[in-house]
Amino acid sequence: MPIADFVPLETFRELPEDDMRHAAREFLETMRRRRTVRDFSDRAVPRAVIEDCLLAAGTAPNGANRQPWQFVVVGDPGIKSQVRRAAEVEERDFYTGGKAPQEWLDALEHLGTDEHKPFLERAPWLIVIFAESYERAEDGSKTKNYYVTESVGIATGMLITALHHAGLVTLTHTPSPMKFLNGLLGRPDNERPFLVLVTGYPEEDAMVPDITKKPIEDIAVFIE
Ligand code: IYR
Repeated sequence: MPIADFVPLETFRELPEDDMRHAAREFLETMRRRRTVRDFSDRAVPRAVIEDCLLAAGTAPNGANRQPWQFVVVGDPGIKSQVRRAAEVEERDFYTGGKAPQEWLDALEHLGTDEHKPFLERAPWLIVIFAESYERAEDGSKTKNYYVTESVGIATGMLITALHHAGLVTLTHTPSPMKFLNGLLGRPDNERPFLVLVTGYPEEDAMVPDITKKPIEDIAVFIE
């Protein structure tokens, strides 16, 4: 087993307690402004911004530092149309083809979602996130990855946060099943589509559902 090299922790920055309280509260306010948006503008977003946000996502803690993610960033209008067409086939089955149980459809009703996904063509970027279940070496041998779903979930959360922080909006879109994305985007078998992060600016008259988030006593218990 190779022994890891260790270097001094030089990146940690401690804040005086008042600043810490302030930073935590400010960040909460920033995050409370994040909304999942479905009304996208077709305004262009610079690729460099997306790259920085992906690098931020790539700092996520993950199993054995295998970094088991691959981000396929689609800006090509032809490919976006193909993604829309294929996703809408799946979504039609889900919403109107009897695939979704009524209980699930009832749970979604207040969000106003349906099988039409125009944002998949209109938004400037579709970030398709793949989870690498294992790695395939040049000689064809497989190496196992660890805590893949947890790792990719954390990276995705950090990506959403980075994009919000940069002044963009996102939609976490999960066509089901998503395997068509491997074929369409030419991804190998060790990569499992995780979700599609639709990314861009909101339409000027964008509307969002009137929903609230749970208060602290409903999401946390302290044992002290
Ligand atoms: N994948 C569908 C359905 C959907 C499911 C959940 I859970 C949501 O919170 C929202 C939508 C769609 O994208 O419409």
